[in-house]
Amino acid sequence: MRTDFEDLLIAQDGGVLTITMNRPEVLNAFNDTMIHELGEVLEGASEDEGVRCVVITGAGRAFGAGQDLRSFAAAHATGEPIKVSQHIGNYHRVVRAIRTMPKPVIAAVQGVAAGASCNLALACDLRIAADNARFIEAFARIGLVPDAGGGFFLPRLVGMGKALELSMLADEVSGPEAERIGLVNKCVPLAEFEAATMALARRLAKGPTRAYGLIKELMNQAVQSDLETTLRIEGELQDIAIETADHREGVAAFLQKRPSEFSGR
Ligand code: LHQ
Repeated sequence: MRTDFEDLLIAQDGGVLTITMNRPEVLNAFNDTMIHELGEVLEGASEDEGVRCVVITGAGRAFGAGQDLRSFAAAHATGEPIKVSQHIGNYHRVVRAIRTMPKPVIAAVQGVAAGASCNLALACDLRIAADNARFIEAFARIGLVPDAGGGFFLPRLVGMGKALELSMLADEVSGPEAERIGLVNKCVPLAEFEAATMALARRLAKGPTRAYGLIKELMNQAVQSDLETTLRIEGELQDIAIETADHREGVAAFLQKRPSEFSGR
């Protein structure tokens, strides 16, 4: 997997791959290069058996400020018609890569997460926030609708009423408030943020990776399906899970009264 990116920093520690969005001078706002690189590295991580958990975070004092409005305004100013739905297809590639990745993806958010960056965090499986986090569905501030999957993930995480409030008023949500309303799984003091993120990521990277992938598939299907369909899919996925080495190891460890050592297979 390529690691020499222009606007991303990539680090691997055991099974944990950390992707750091790295345009701190603009609070990691997305230019075309960064969004393309993110799509590429996520698709690579999906295929790479050595990666068992992915962390997405931001360099400097922010997670991300959404679309780089300067580069977008510059493109607008050329007079060439902009097919924005085509442009947001680049974000959709990233959202799909996260949702179909057969392993856990964590968003680690410190500082501001605005617009498409906020929704990128919502597309991840788990979110950990520092207590200085600021989540902003900033789209309505510039007369836009939430993109990068926000219309799908936000109401499912916080309910319709809160999703409409956050999207229409576009007010900031702090880290502690984000934890209270279910926008993030956990909020920790900034001083503990990196250690807490890595502890979570390392724990997941030692887990039953195949089962995690199947759990994602089950939940992804279930939020869009009825009970009967979900019960059918649950059976199909359990047929796969029961054949994994990690299932056998988990049962053996239980019977032998020792901790499990999952291989991810
Ligand atoms: C930025 C940005 C930025 C460029 C901070 N761009 N420079 C939209 C359009 C089209 C198609 C596809 O989809 C999308 C999706 C979206 O993401 S829409 C939402 C776009 N993002 C925003 O509207 C957020 C704009 N930024 C802000 O409102 C503020 O910067 C926030 C609230 C994020 C942070 O505020 P502060 O902490 O006060 O920081 P700051 O405003 O001083 O920003 C620091 C620098 O970063 C500053 O540059 P400078 O040269 O003055 O130091 C900003 O211009 C730059 N920056 N966001 N999105």
